[in-house]
Amino acid sequence: NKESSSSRGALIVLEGLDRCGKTSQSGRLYKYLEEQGHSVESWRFPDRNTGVGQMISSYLANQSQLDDHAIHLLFSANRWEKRVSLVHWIDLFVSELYLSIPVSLMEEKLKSGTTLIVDRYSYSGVAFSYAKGLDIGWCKAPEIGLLAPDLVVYLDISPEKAAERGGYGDERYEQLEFQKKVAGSYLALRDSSWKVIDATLSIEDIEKKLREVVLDCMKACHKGKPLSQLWP
Ligand code: Z5A
Repeated sequence: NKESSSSRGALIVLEGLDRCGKTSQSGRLYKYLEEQGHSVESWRFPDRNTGVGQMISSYLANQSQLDDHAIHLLFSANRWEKRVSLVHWIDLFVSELYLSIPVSLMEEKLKSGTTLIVDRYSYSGVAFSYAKGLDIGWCKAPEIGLLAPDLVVYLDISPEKAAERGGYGDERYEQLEFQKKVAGSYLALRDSSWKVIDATLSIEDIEKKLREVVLDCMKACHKGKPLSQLWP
């Protein structure tokens, strides 16, 4: 099953409400694909390890306050900083060429055959800010030009059922009333290309369904499906 080095990887995005099971499923999918011999990486947004990510983390933990528009742009910046490879900027600087050709980290990985499993992406960015009442067009604007996923899987669970799973911590958005608004935002964002999986099934059943749609998508990418940009 191993991909040939000339085939590209797939950009797989998992979306859904807090506690829908994204982290559990990303981990299982990663392990499965790796065992099958695929080149694969598991990513998540926000990436709390960068400078921007630390500002986001502090905001989510209620340790800092920010205007809703400002935090929206930080979440988006956090995706943009993972798009461009800094290594290439440094290379260019050292060789004094300093050409302004930013190399996409994500694109590079995908083109070199690595499949990326991404836990939350631009759709979370729009869904959460739209749920706060920001204009949906304004929310989408900073995401334009990021790579469009080859597959968006929505793990579908009601906010009430998700809350029953427990473990809502002290982070800013982990409240039932707000999660209901986020569920409404996702409904507004979903399109027919999204694969929706019932997130109340057993972990194993979800894993099986997820593998099926992901392998189909990887096959399409292998056959030459072109990369595209948000929003299509
Ligand atoms: N956010 C934003 O506003 N703008 C953005 O652009 C982005 C994000 C990217 C980041 O949270 C917050 O930032 C998030 C959106 C916002 N806020 N909220 N809400 P995060 O990434 O740190 O946390 P999360 O994404 O919400 O993940 P989570 O809480 O860890 O949930 P999860 O990954 O979806 O679920 P899980 O950890 O796999 O499972 C949760 C529990 O359910 C756990 O005990 C599991 O064992 C259990 N579980 C999982 N699956 C099942 C099934 N099938 N049955 C029964 N129990 C299950």
